Amino acid sequence: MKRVMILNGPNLNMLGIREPHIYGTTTLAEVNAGCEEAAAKLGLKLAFHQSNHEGVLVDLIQSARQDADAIVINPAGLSFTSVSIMDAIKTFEGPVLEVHISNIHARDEYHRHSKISFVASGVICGLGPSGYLLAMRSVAEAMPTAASSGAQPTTLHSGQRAA
Ligand code: DHK
Repeated sequence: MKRVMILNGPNLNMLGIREPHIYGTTTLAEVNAGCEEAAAKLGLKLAFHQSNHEGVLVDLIQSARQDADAIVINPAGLSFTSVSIMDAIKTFEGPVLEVHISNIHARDEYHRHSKISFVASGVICGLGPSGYLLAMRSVAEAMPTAASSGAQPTTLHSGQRAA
């Protein structure tokens, strides 16, 4: 079973409360429950982490080398500032899917230019919490489980990074 680390950055523990006109009213616990439900169908094993601290996120991304086959990350406000998270992601060889609940491209100048997008396999934004589910689906399709047909992808999938 493929292991997916789901990482959420600063202030996402406040989902459902913070700026609901931007991020909606769904809590992080509810987002995670939806991910678990989807994971059961997709044949993925999930590990959830949320931190408000850059170094903790860097440590988790480094640990993913041993603990995960793919990463789904919402780096939140650190998307726009963190060279350290960007560099940590470069050390991870599997797919890394960047998710934003809001459409960062339609927001103010502070929230438009993600450094993480330079190193992510794919980016999903503006689709609300569904973005996490779509990212997981991409991971599942890019990395067939033993229970699937056994066919290997022959073309570069959105969940794979170019060399
Ligand atoms: C969440 C945040 O906390 C913001 O800092 C980002 C992202 C957007 C989101 O849409 O999930 O700009």
